[in-house]
Amino acid sequence: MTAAGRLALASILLATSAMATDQHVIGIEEHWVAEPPPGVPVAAAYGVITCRCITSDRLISVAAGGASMGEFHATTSGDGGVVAMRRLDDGIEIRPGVPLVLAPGGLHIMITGLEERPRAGGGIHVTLVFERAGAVDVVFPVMARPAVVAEE
Ligand SMILES: [Cu+2]
Repeated sequence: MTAAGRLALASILLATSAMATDQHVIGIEEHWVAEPPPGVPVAAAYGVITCRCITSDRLISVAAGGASMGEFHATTSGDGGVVAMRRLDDGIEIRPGVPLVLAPGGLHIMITGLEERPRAGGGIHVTLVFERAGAVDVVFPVMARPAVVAEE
């Protein structure tokens, strides 16, 4: 085999092993649910999600214990500074090596139809479903929302 041939074979092997290790390992850190005010059946969930992967993944659905459903929202401030939430029907893309930050005032998960009011000190069992990584179960601690932070 020529040197060029060996090089070509080596790059094919490299590409193959790279694909084989593209296992989409999801990391979830700093995750929390804001305790909603009394009588409000929805709660916002935040956190930092990373994907140890080579190709992008996508957060496509969310389910939470004791709730009917979850949605993905983006907070937008429109004309006149009116803050509104927009539902992201296609989920949220997660790029390799780029932490997806869900935070007050930005992207967040909205847990809706809560049967019981989550209280600070408790936790909500959440299942995040990714297009390629599949389902990831995690308990989100419930915390009181800092008074100075704006609404979702
Ligand atoms: Cu929202």
